[in-house]
Amino acid sequence: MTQDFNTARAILEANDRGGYTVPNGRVYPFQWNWDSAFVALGFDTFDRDRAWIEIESLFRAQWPGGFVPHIVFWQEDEGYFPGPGVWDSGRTPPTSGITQPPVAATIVRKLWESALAAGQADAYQARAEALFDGLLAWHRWFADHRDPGGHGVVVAMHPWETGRDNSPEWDAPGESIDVSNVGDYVRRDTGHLDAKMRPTKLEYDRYLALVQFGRAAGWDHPAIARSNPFQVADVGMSMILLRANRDLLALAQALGRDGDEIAAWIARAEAGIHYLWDGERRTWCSRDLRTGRSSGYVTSASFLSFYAGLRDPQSDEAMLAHFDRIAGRVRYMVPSLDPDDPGFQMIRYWRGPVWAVVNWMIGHGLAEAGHRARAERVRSDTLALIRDTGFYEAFSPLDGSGSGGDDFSWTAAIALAWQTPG
Ligand code: 9WN
Repeated sequence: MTQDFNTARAILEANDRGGYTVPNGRVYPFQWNWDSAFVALGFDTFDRDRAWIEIESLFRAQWPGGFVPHIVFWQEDEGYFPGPGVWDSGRTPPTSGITQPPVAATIVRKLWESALAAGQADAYQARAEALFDGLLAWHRWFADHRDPGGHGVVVAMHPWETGRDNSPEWDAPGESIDVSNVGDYVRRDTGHLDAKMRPTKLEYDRYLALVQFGRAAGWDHPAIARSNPFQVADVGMSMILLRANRDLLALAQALGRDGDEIAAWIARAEAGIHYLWDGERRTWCSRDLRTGRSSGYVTSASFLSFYAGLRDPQSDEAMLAHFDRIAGRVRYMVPSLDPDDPGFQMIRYWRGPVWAVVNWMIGHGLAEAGHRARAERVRSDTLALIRDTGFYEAFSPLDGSGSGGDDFSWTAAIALAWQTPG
């Protein structure tokens, strides 16, 4: 059935819990970090004030050291595991103890520019300044606690931090996680969704073991960074943070704030991010800090180099060749894992399916780098998936079937933000 894009607005309104939006009412009944950033982009197409409120509510849960959690548990709900009691962060409101891809600064810059274009700078100036302070503190937390080698990358301490939970990039690094004492637990996700679309039991055991490790450390982030059994420089978060720092610098300039510290982070990343280039496989990918090994995988996150603003002719050429090869293999771009990889699975979460939010970042990056036809392929494939299948969490790149939850907030947001070319 062909979807009416007006439904997108109704989905955001239905998932609005009053100041924050749940990704999906049944499967994810709380506020998620990067979901909220994309959701704000969708709200901004029809309700500017509500868009700002979405990000402001996320930052109300920021910790004193600048850290912004990946989940905020504004209310009780038994429908999701692990809930606030398992995380035991000791915060009010209760939160998780890990973070998520820092896409928010890029979205806040977009919200600010949209307010300016509408002649509403005065009405939003103070709110932009307050968000700028929160974003700056969060990015400083990344620089201080998640880049021990000074490469200008982001080291993830949990697969959930990357937002790409069961990417095969975490398989080898995950082997060092001891799951023997995890104990019994009841998953809720597989009660809502077909288990074939979800991570495996072994992956969940690893997720839980890492939560237990962090909780035992009292969510002391410097202590966790010293001894966590999982420490992977994530290509997705690293590219997203580099891009976010460029947008935060633009925001600093627009607001008349000092940008030297941000400029230094950008310079550090530009000099060091090559740490994530795999010269043998000729791809951008994640690297395990504990073994020094690069994953070698071509994932959708590999294509975020354009979005990050890296302009290196040799790596660009290699990534464009991967893009064209993959584009010839699938009906819908961009699969979360290379379809030529033996581990490719068309509906299993981050091992194949297409995600609208990742496509939005890839499409914008390609367009900015001047690769307009490829950018348009990504945009039109995304809109075709939504129009023909519905507002699913993710989609099969082969036949377009939906994967995961339906009536999904960030998919609706991308439909709204991306309906017109640009
Ligand atoms: C764990 C909410 C989140 C997204 C992630 C996605 C999935 C959670 C889960 O859902 O992760 O954070 O329980 O599966 O992988 O990117 O933010 O939509």
